[in-house]
Amino acid sequence: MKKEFIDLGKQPIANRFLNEDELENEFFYNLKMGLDEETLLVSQMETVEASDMFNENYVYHSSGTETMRNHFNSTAERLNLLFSPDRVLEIGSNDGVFIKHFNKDTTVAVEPCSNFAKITNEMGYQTYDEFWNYDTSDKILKEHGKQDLIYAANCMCHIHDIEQAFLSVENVLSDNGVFVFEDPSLMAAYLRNSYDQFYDEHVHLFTITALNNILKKTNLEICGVDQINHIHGGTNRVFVKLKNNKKVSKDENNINTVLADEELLDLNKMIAYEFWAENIQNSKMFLYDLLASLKKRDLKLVSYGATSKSTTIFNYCNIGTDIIDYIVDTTPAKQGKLSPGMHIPVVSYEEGWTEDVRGAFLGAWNYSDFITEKEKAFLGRGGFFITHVPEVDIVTKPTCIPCGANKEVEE
Ligand code: DWN
Repeated sequence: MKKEFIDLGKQPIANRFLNEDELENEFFYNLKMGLDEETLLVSQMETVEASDMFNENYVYHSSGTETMRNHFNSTAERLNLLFSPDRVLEIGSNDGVFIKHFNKDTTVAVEPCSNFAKITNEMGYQTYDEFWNYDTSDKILKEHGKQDLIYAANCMCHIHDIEQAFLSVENVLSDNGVFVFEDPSLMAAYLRNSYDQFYDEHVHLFTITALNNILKKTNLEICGVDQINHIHGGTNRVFVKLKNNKKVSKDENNINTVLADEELLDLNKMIAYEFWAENIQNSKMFLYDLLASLKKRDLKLVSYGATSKSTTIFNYCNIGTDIIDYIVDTTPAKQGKLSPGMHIPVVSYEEGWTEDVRGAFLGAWNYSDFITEKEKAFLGRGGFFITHVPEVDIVTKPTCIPCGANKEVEE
């Protein structure tokens, strides 16, 4: 049975940036998170139709930041070295930032957002603009055979029927193949109170404990876990293989260490989530009060990065244009639009990052090391950033938030 632990209120589609004439019919849903007491999986109590989130109007580019381009580059290199796969499949290939490192003739992709599937098809990678499910895996099996490396980044936690998604992987994974997927870590979000990882696209937020429980219903098993602090505010890269695959080794110590850490934090008990809910409600209060008091001093406040994460924050904390003048973002498809729900204008960096900006909310806090380093001059002339991770705070020096405790970025 799934038990609700936090209600984040009425929320819009996190990546649906709007024109003035689209505001009236904007779609909203109730974002509530619950714990399944059998599998210990944390998921939304009420979900949004997949095609309402992922379609030809999707705007998020995985290659949109230097940090992520470098990440997918080094990940591709490492997986190639570790597994030297013949046949490669990527699930959720977005704009091809990962698959571009593999051979076009032996690599296929699945991407339901047809505007992005068009990009990778034009790059020469056969891309199925479909959702990942058993039928799609069957089609790939028939047309391309079993796959030696299957990769999915920030995709599995977007899929409602996660058990079927794994069975579909099992269907097309070769006997000695490996499935590698990356998604935000619930444990990292819990420790940093980064509750903005809860938004429509993130139907689930995974612990390794919950993934283990779900995979028990398949012939797949986890054989390794990388905990990557600097990516998306804390990401798990999970390695999975068929149970009878003896070619790929299983790192029991590594897996048991993560499971033990999750247990230590009681992430397999409702009490931890009730505690988290209190932290979230307090964070909301502190953030609103801080921003409102800064605004009372007539300081020009903007937001840095029109992230999906900040959609949750602004709508849950009721932060609108009465506090934030606009959001600066480098993504052309978001510029000139209004942010989901709170309708804060999104402008280009060139247009919005002006001398009179005094404070900026770190919507893209997961890149705080890069952003605060880049904006040293802004900090040097008395400007400041506002963050809610790991607690509501003012940032006045180059800082790396994912490093924890706002440690200064080494020169
Ligand atoms: O799961 C998902 C994660 C992987 O990415 C997707 N469902 C949606 C998306 O979530 P997000 O929007 O929170 O992702 P990011 O990568 O934190 O978004 C960064 C945004 O900030 C982009 O719109 C680009 C912008 N940005 C900027 O304007 N200036 C980023 C940096 C670093 C900058 O300097």
